[in-house]
Amino acid sequence: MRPKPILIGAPIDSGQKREGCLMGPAAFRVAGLARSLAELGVESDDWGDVTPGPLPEVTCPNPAVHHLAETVAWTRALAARAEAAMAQGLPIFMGGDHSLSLGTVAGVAAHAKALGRPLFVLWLDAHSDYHTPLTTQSGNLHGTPVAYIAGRPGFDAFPPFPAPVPADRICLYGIRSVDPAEHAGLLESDMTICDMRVLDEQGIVAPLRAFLDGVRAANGLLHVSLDVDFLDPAIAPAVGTTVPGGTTFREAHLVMEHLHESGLVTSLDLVELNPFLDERGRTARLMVELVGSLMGRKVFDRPTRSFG
Ligand code: HAR
Ligand code: MN
Ligand code: MN
Ligand code: MN
Repeated sequence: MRPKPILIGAPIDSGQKREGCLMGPAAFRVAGLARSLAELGVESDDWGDVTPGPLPEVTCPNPAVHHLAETVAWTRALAARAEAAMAQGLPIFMGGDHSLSLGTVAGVAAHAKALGRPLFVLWLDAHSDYHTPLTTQSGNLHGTPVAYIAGRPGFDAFPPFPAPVPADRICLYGIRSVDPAEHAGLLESDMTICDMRVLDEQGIVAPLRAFLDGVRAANGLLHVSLDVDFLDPAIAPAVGTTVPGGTTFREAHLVMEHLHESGLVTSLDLVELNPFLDERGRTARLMVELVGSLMGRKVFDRPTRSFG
């Protein structure tokens, strides 16, 4: 039996400056996330939206950083909810901007640590999100979760990350926008970096398969973080940070189909959807369809056969 999906809304928008991401959870519900799972025969629960606790007294030496206390409050609340949900099923976190992963992955990592199993992270994104609060120039904390997860220093305002994920268990997939400070840090790490150049040359499946083989061999948990800007802006316009040259409709579905077949995914973030920027709900609907593929929708329910 596959674990039951648990929908959790995280209407957080403190990780960047453009308003609208806080409407994300509502848009995912309106676009029919639960209904589309039900049509696949997959029953889900909806735990409603998380609310952040009281704002902590925190400071950061980098004056560019904004909404620090709010983001720390969200991180604490989301980590607690994520850890609780991991014990009950497969949490699907509906964002909210990508700073929500500071909390969700912290909670997932705490759960993995208690189980004594290694955690792997697949980051589907145009960006590497490898800044620390000390290196970010925009001050937008949605650009920092991968660094927090990997245990980079500079997150003193945040709760200590429960069990930092060794860089070789993190895979950045589809990236095409990396700032100089992130680039320098990544070069010093063992992170698996499948940028768009790699995917163009090797195809969308082969590098994913290699990463998934590693997860399976280690009996790991797998957290998938899906940023809307992983997709090409031509098919997914509802995001504040569009970067041209993203994955196509079929490439994205193929990733999801392989993730389903692997049976390895144990938690999922859906982030950066800004419904205010959408065109008649098309991005929200596409994200819902991608979750459908991740949960087992296929054209033919039989082994594929080659022709000729
Ligand atoms: N690297 C840039 C910055 O730190 C852009 C980060 C954008 N991040 C997201 N999530 N949209 O991937 O400001
Ligand atoms: Mn705000
Ligand atoms: Mn991101
Ligand atoms: Mn991004």
